[in-house]
Amino acid sequence: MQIPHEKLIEMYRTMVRIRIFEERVSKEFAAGNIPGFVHVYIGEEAIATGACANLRQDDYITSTHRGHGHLIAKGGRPDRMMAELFGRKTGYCQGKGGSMHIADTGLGILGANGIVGGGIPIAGGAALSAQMRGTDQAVICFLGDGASNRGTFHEGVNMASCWNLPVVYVIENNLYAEKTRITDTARVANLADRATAYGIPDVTVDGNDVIAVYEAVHEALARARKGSGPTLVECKTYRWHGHYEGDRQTYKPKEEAEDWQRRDPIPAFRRKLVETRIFTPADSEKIEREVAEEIESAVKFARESPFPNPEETLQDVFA
Ligand SMILES: Cc1ncc(C[n+]2csc(CCOP(=O)(O)OP(=O)(O)O)c2C)c(N)n1
Ligand SMILES: [Mg+2]
Repeated sequence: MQIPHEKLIEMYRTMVRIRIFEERVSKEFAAGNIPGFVHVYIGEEAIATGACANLRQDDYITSTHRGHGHLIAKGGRPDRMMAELFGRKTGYCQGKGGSMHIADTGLGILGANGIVGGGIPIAGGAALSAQMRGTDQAVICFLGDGASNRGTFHEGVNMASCWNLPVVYVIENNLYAEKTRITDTARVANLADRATAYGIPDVTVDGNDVIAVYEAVHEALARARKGSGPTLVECKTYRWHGHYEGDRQTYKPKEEAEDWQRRDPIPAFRRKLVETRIFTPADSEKIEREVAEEIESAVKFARESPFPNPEETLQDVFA
């Protein structure tokens, strides 16, 4: 598949943006500037990037508790997200939601979700709405390996299959759900094998290879848009940090972590782009510098923004 050079370079920028954003979040969390729980996406950048590079602005995504990468890849604003993490009024939820509630419906980002597997029924609903309105919009539903063991997965994928809904399910198999290895909770060789039970196509790819993810999701989206129903895409990857920031990760073998860090998706993609003369090392350094400045100003924006007033606590509560 021929991917335009500008798109490849933009994908590189997105991966770098996610990495630098998350490294900064980790640092600011350790410094006590971010309240609550934070789950970072470091090591998994190729998945959100490769998948979302196929989307239009009017397509939808549903995200997870590890959602910063999905938001950035779908075009969400790093400054408003950073402000939300800092609990500030300029944040996506006026500082009252935090990391796991960020959404931007204008960009089709239907929300991060603190409920594991919670995005799966939402993705089905959005896809049903697109189908009923007769559009060719599609939905990418991101979920973890752990979420693929939940009832919402089995019910949601089965229903989407029966109704030919335009959803692409992207399983980010980072080998762990909190501290539990996926091999202790699933006997299938590939989680994508579960697609057989619902009569839909599946594909398993190296989730650290952004091009492989892009191509798999490209094909799945084409099927979805023409009314041929959902696809299950499993992306194998690794979570570099703990489940949450502050998790000491005593349960992970050292060699396993080192092995996956050698397969860092960002330098691998950089090498490929340099070797194929799509950009030069100087171009890549320029992108890294620009993104670092962008994230620096996102932090400044967050830090200088006011906290919400206590009187606003119940504003925006709909019940
Ligand atoms: C319904 C529900 N059950 C349990 C939890 C607690 N919990 C939060 S994240 C998590 C693990 C999720 O693992 P996975 O789906 O693999 O995503 P990852 O964290 O690896 O990205 C669990 C069990 C929750 N938030 N919601
Ligand atoms: Mg996982």
